[in-house]
Amino acid sequence: MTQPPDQRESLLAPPRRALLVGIERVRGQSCRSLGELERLVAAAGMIPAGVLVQTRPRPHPDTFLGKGKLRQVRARLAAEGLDVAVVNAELSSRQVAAMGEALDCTVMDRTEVILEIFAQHARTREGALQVELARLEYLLPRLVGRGADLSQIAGGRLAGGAIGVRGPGEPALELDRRVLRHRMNLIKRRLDEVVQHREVERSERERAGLPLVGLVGYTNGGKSSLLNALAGEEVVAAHDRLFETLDTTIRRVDLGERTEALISDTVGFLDDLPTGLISAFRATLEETVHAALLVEVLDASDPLLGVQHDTVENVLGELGVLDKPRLIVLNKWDLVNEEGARVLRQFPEGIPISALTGAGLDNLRAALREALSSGLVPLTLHLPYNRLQLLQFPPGLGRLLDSDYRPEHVVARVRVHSRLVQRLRPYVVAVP
Ligand SMILES: Nc1nc2c(ncn2[C@@H]2O[C@H](COP(=O)(O)OP(=O)(O)OP(=O)(O)O)[C@@H](O)[C@H]2O)c(=O)[nH]1
Ligand SMILES: [Mg+2]
Repeated sequence: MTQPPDQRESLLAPPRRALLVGIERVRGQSCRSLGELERLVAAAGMIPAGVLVQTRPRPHPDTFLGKGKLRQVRARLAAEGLDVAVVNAELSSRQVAAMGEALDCTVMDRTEVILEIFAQHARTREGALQVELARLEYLLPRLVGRGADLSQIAGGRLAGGAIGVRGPGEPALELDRRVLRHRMNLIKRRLDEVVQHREVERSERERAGLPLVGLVGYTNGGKSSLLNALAGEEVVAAHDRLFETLDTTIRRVDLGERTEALISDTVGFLDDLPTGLISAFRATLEETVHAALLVEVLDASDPLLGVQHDTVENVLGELGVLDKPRLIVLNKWDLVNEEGARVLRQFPEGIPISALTGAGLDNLRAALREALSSGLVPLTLHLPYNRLQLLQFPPGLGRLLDSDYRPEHVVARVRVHSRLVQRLRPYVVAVP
């Protein structure tokens, strides 16, 4: 396998050391998101070398931090020899410029770190085009005051060959919005071609008669590990690093009892993904949109499982596929101890598995066979007494498995067809 670009780069230059900077209204509030930022910074090939948090009601509109705090940060950067300040928020171009000047160092916001990871992890031409599109979308409203970064941010392509706008010595600032839009339109056209090519492949697959199952979930949940485990060989790289996978891989998998399916693994999601990233990755996520069945892979050992699930719901909503039949997989069950009972209360139809040890995979294969053959997926509902008529399913579209009449509502376990899922969604038991 060729060496990933980020590792190649790290052989040439020492990794940059970053100070993580955040603001919180209430002390201790940003703990989770700073932990996540630390992992993002590491995934971008930098070393998270320290954290600095200021408690203040809202960010300063010009400089994000207050003046006194900026001086403190500058002193710390100098004393510890740090190269970058990474801010745990999305900054305006004004804030980036003002902070950069006050701190005399490179300032990156959370979105730029994510875009950096994506740029480093893109392996295919399609991935690279999508990352470039996302970067340009990020850059467009921030052009003013950012001229010097432009050629670098656009991966050098804008400056030189592609449309040949910048002559030697000409300031990058002169690459105006019109030029960016031109490049963006070009990328979109190329991506449209990718999508069309995929459509041809898809219709060929459909003729082969194999259903497509799409793995979706939070980054690092174990989607690639699960595809490898089901395929019985290493099809895709799985690593303990955020956004390891950026491209879609589809593999034919034997689910037992003479049932086969195609399973797709794709880019993971993250809480508060930068605006525009999902739309830029539309071509990659296209397979998810066409899957017959989705499998939501959750890391059951994460105390904030609810955030993972909510994020998946949001992204699937953005892709317009909330009504697709979906199985919920509680992965990394080997790491779950006494909190297991709580997790199962949170996700009663979740299927506990470990992609690492293989535990629970037989149950998952059986659930996949069942869902694919009947088109029905399991759900647990809390139905108010005035909604019981929803349990009268049209023939073949749903079954009541069992019910428990409680004072406040009826707890009903059902199997229903995707056509009914949307109607029942308000009553589906989700995270408390
Ligand atoms: N203990 C344990 N670790 C697991 C399990 N499944 C995956 N992992 C680990 O979790 C990390 C992430 O796994 P991946 O399969 O790369 O996760 P992913 O969902 O594909 O992540 P992205 O591609 O970044 O979206 C790796 O270090 C895996 O070895 C599991 O069942 N148990
Ligand atoms: Mg992966």
